[in-house]
Amino acid sequence: MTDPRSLNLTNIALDLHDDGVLVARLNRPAKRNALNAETVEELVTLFSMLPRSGVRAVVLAAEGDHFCAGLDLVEHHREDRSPADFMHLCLRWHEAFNKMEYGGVPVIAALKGAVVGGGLELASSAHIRVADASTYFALPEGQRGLFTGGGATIRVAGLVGKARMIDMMLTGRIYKGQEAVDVGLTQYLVEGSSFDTALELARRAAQNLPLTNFAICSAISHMGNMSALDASYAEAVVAGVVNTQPAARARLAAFADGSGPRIRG
Ligand code: 1HE
Repeated sequence: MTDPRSLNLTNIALDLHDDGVLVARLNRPAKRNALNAETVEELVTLFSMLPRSGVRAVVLAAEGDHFCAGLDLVEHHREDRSPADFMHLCLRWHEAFNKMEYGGVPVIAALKGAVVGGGLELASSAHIRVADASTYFALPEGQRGLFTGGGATIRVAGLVGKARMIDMMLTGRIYKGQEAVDVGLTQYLVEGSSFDTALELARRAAQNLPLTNFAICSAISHMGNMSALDASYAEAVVAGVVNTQPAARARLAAFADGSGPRIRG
């Protein structure tokens, strides 16, 4: 087990709570938390070690008024990258975001302000998104002469459908408020602070057994990549492991003796 606080990160601030909830804050507010190459490497480092850290859930939040302004356009302009260089950079984004989505540790994104371009790609790699009244979603790549490179064609299209993603990119359409919920960009829209709600949700998820959360936060995504036949086989295998875990016996015993919680609407 490695304590994430032992990581030496410059652009992500970490705060580990006693209940195993890790608050990770993007920490370049002066640059609207734009993702430079260094921050992407820090995301890879953080999310690669989390499954072996004992952390039970993550709140992915941000300093300042904006969650994330996407690719660091100034760095990209300055570096004048070759096609191969940018391809390799995008592969690092994918490494980071795949570690998030498939890592088995619940990640709850606390959104505010701009969640745009690569910022939306980052948010869409979380398992739960919580937006507040200031949050807006866009894919401005089309207007900047760019294309998505951090997984939007998979995850954003998966959330909103390909027709809406194409519209967002062709026209610069911005989604916010209830409409963002309705199209699937965020599961929660809160009147107060998205951070407070994200923390509450993370605390709730952290009470689940880690192996169960591992299955929820990796197997469902993996199975989405499989044929229905293979997914149903994989589901049976995962359930074989998870549903017989010794740690679940006390919860099952509590239900059987009537002391466990009942699920009522
Ligand atoms: C940045 C970035 C950035 C801000 N890269 N530096 N993303 C975009 O097209 C969004 C670009 N950003 C914006 O539209 C605006 O900055 C915001 C709406 C997010 C915020 O506006 P505002 O008025 O609060 O801030 P600002 O004055 O525009 O910017 C403040 C500083 O942040 C300024 O730096 P400064 O040193 O001049 O003070 C900006 O340069 C800096 N900044 N956003 C670099 N994105 C894997 S492919 C992914 C493809 C993409 O993500 S395309 C990017 C889409």
